[in-house]
Amino acid sequence: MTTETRLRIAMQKSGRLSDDTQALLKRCGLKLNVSDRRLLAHVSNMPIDIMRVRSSDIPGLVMDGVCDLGIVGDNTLEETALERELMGIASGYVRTTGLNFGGCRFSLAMPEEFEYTGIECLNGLRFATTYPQLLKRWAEANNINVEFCLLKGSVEVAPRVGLADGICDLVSTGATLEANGLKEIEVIYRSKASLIQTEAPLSAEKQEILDTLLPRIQGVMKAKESKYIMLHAPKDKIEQVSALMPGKETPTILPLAGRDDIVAVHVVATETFFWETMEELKALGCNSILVMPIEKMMG
Ligand code: PRT
Repeated sequence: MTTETRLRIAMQKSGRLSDDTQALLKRCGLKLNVSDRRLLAHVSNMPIDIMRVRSSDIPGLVMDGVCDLGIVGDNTLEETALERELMGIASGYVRTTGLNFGGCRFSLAMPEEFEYTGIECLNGLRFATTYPQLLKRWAEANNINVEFCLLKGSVEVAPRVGLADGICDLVSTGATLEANGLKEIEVIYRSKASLIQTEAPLSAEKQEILDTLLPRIQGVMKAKESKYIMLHAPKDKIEQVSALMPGKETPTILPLAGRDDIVAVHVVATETFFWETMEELKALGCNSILVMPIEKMMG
């Protein structure tokens, strides 16, 4: 099991989640020396070790208490939990926080020529998938009887080679499905990356490290989703301008030196700021409209 003092976090070694995970940890101020051959990377400025493994091993490592925390896709997490439940192995974990990367959907897809008339027409069909437990859970919940065959990669080729009628796989842009003559017919699960932790309480030292790390992670996430908006607005249009600002934050209104007809408006927007809104603001007489990324946020 892990040491009592250094927090051990499992992350994907290489793949779709590894760059975002590494970037997140770095933006949280962790100095980590990640070299390709090292399984365990030491964080030099905090008592944290990073274990770099395959994504599919992360839930088990956390559920078994080998790692205190892990960053993994919800799809892998739930598939592992269902698999372990079935085998009678402990599958407890705590989902500490959702993260805003790794987004994808787990979808059923059929050859383009298939005439889809609703989920009932899938009864008795065979699907190739890497996540059979997620598929089974959905089929049971919807009273559908499907068969599956397990494939760990190149799932998309299964219908073409006669291995299955359709597939159930992760989709982000849909380009892979299209390239393989498949169409998405049902989204059965939506996934993002999550930070998970062991069910057993952490030692006091480790809890203290997590109490420092977690607000930083949440701050990085919030900053990534937010924009700082600055503009100059006619003083007599402040109400209309404020109403156009995205999000629930109250704008800061500042006087401009030597002008009593114009003010500066600053606001942190947590929602998308559209070009259309900028054009509406311009039409109200606003100018110098700046939309800037935010690096860090707290409180
Ligand atoms: O590390 P290990 O090898 O065990 O895991 P892995 O094989 O699942 O690794 P990887 O890197 O492929 O995926 C890691 C995690 O990234 C997944 O578990 C998801 O949570 C998340 N993720 C997000 C995705 C995708 N988007 C995704 N599009 N994982 C896989 N894909 C694949 C999909 O399987 C298909 O082959 O990308 C292809 C489709 O992409 P589009 O853009 O053409 O639709």
